[in-house]
Amino acid sequence: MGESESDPDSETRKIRNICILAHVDHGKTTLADHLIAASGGGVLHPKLAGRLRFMDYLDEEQRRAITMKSSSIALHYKNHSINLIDSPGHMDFCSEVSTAARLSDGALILVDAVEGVHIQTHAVLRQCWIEKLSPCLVLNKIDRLIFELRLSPMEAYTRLSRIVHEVNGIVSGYKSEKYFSDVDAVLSGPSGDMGDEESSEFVEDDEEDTFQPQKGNVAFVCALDGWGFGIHEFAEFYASKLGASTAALQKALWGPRYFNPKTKMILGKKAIGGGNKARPMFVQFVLEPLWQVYQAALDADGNKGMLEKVIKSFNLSVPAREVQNKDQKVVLQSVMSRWLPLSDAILSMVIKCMPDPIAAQSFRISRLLPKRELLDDQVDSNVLAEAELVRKSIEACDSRHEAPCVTFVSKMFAVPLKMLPRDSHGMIIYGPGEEGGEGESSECFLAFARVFSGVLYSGQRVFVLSALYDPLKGESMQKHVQEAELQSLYLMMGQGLKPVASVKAGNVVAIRGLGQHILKSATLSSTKNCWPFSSMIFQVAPTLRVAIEPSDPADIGAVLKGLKLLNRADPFVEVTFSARGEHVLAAAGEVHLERCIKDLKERFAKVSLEVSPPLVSYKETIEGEVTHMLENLKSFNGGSEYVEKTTPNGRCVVRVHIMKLPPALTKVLDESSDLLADIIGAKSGQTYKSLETQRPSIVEDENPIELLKKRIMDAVDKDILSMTEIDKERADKSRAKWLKLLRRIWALGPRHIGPNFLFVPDFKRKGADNCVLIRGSSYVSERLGFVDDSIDGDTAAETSSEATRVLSMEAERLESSVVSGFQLATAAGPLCDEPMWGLAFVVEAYISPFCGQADESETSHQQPEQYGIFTGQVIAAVKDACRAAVLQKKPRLVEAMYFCELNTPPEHLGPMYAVLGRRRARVSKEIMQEGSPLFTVHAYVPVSESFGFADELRRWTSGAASALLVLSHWEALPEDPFFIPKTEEEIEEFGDGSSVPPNTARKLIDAVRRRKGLPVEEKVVQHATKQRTLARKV
Ligand SMILES: Nc1nc2c(ncn2[C@@H]2O[C@H](COP(=O)(O)OP(=O)(O)OP(=O)(O)O)[C@@H](O)[C@H]2O)c(=O)[nH]1
Ligand SMILES: [Mg+2]
Repeated sequence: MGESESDPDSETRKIRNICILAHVDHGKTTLADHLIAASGGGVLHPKLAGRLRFMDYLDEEQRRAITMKSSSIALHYKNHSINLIDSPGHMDFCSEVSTAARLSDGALILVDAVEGVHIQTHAVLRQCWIEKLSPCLVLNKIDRLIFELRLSPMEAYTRLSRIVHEVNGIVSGYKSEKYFSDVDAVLSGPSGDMGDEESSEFVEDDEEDTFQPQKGNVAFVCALDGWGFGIHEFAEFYASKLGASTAALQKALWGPRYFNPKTKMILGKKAIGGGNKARPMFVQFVLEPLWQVYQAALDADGNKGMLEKVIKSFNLSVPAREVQNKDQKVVLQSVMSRWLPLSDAILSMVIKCMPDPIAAQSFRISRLLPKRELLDDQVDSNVLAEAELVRKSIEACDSRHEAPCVTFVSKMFAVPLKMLPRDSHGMIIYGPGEEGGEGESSECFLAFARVFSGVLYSGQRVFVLSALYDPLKGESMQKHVQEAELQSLYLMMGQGLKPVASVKAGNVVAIRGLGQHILKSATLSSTKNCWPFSSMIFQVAPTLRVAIEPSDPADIGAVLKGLKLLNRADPFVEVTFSARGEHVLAAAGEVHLERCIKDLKERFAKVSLEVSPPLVSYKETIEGEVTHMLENLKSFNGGSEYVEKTTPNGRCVVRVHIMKLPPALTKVLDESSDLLADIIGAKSGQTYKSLETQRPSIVEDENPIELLKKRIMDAVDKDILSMTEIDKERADKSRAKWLKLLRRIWALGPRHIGPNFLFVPDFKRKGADNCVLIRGSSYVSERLGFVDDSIDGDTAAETSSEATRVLSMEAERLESSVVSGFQLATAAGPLCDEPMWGLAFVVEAYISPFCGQADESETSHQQPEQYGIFTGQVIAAVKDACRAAVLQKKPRLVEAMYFCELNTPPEHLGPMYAVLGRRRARVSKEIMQEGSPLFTVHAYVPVSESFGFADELRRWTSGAASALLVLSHWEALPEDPFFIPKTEEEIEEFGDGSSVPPNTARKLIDAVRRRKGLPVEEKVVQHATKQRTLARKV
């Protein structure tokens, strides 16, 4: 690092922090190789570039040929220093994309020109958008268009412009907040209708489009052969030849622009005429020469003179030895990589189109450190002033020594101690104040971090702030802040680590010495008066859970320690203890899980392990048809259909009405749990709104509560409109009913944020005489802004005999018990103790005075300890009644579904469908990838059927088909788990019921119950002749 103290900014302006993001296998690591070979200071020989996969330094990565973690390397190009982070494309490691994106200011979005946009392309575009990175598009594997698909230049152009158009469509979808999940975006398909060649041709690039080749933020490359270009390279070259300005050519070399050789004019499609013969300038001047070179080199009867011509006209210095090589591929590579060097094309684009840290941080600050809105004015103004100052210096990327030092750690990663740099005596270099060794383990933890303000020194003492820390809350925040001393700082060169004494703002760094202080991510600051950075957003939650135990029970200590280390080393793993005392490991998917187990066995625990079959989560709901909503609403709102329970002491009678929520509404609630937690939790004395930190507030100036309210109303509306035979009057009536209901939300459950409603009972309904209703308050409705204060008339006040008044007070105290009962019930349904999903409850709980009770001996009721018992009784009664209500209303099991994107050559379609069939999959779409030999199939696969899916698919299709799974949604199994044939036809088909094999829903429920140790109602043999039933069970 140079020391030009005069103007610290000039140095920072020459930094770029970028990451490479793409779908799996689109060529990120191959591209990184070339950038490293050209600008990595000699760590990678150019001859090996594209084949070594330098950034995939883990054995497991090389073995599987996929990247599994993000890692950084420092490059130097034309006086600039570029920190490049390579990231994985496989869905299982998407958390690594989040950690990479957080530390970068720009992203190279790669798309394979043959495969086009895939599901992970959507995901990375979204990540990029959320983290406010400046993206550039890189269309890779252009060579495959020439040689594999054998497209003509014109066809290739159509394909390329379609991809650019599609990617732009996705980004604009995120911008307008059209898509709430990646699956939404995939399902909405390629933007616009671009079936034929014609349409994509007249698509004029919109001014608003993010990616425009003319702007220079799109590159066309072949990472394997090491060449690539943007429009700019060709514009410069042709400027003198065609007698046009570079700027004019830059605009004309993309889109429907044609060149008239006679007049030397650039024309639009109409002006040029000439029918279909005319080729856009991009085709004529860029693609055709490329195709000629490839054909000359690789076709047996190609024109070899062509290569000579290129070498001459571009004045390339290709050693004669290389030109004469017998392998034409080698010749092609050496010519192409000299003609259009890949690293120049990419790195000059990076320097030109991506912001330096100063520009980037001022733009990203609203995401990194959202402005806090103070709700409480009783805060220490000194603290506030300093915290504001710190925020300002982050915004400015102030790299002066006197600036407050703020660093964000996006993940911790483990390195074997022996990998740390050594001095000439083979000793590990320790920084000042650093102790040898890191506890008993031979692993050392490094923090993957970026300095956002000030200067970080090795040996410096810093405060480690967790995401929950709030400088304005003083002493109560002690548990969220620690002090730590940094041991050493390293520049990362892939696997290599280069010790440095200090690192200035705007740089990426690895820090040693925080292993004991940080679990996954944290903010480091030189002052306590600093807000922590907002949390990173992960695309999916770790959903694949297994229980782990040592093969030899004596090794339990080693396993515990191993799990602890693994939890720290992997940003995404979750280690928990189940209620049954198992050690549960949650991973993102099968590949991820496999690597975790391997790491655990070989690095962290070093003992042999037993891994349980996956523990799948389910939910429970009831049957419900949208078509009957109005009737549902009516019976729900005070019909005679309810379940009644009485507390053991007879004082409280609980009546529960139940209804199924419209699916769209359930979905909204499911997706908004973070936001709901924030809105509803806001009661518990938060000083400011931190809503922005929870959800990527994409439309920044819109109030998230309003947005949620609108989504809820939209969901209800959608459902009303989907009813058959709906006329306007009925629709309005339903809407009015719903609005009334939405003003009565008392609680959500389970955990106060789940997708189930508890409504406040209707006051007008009267219970038996001298009973008082436990009424609750529409607290959640208030929070969501559904209540206008005018309503909520107090009706209880009218009846105010002394006895009723006492009883009313007791009722008030019991409100929380009703909510607790509801929370318990929704957390564990009656089928198999799994959470409930998409249900609405009205709980009417009446309490009666003591005197009316038979048990007169109980007189100590006034004593407070008796209350404890009574509240318990109410909780239990509410819980039991809610659960019984579910059972009564045709309960259904709900399972999680994966959205699955499969790619296969046509000859393997058959076996692929067979595999899908065995896994209860539902195919939603089959598309022939235009111009490519691949079929893309979209399907939904139940999570419980997904284990070993990828392996089975590989086996049956000889590895030709590939599948990627993303968690998509919850879906109720239509089957009745308690099905017993009743009608004549059913009896004819299934017999009298004693021999009906359990259906899928029942099997799943029984499996969960067995796992949880709940009683399972096994069929006993009733008649000797029905032994068959028993045999099937084993
Ligand atoms: N034909 C051709 N193949 C390429 C090109 N670039 C990369 N490949 C091949 O594509 C495969 C995947 O390349 P990688 O660089 O490992 O892909 P990646 O994006 O890093 O993959 P993950 O990190 O696992 O997501 C390798 O077999 C490469 O050789 C290209 O320009 N043309
Ligand atoms: Mg890779």
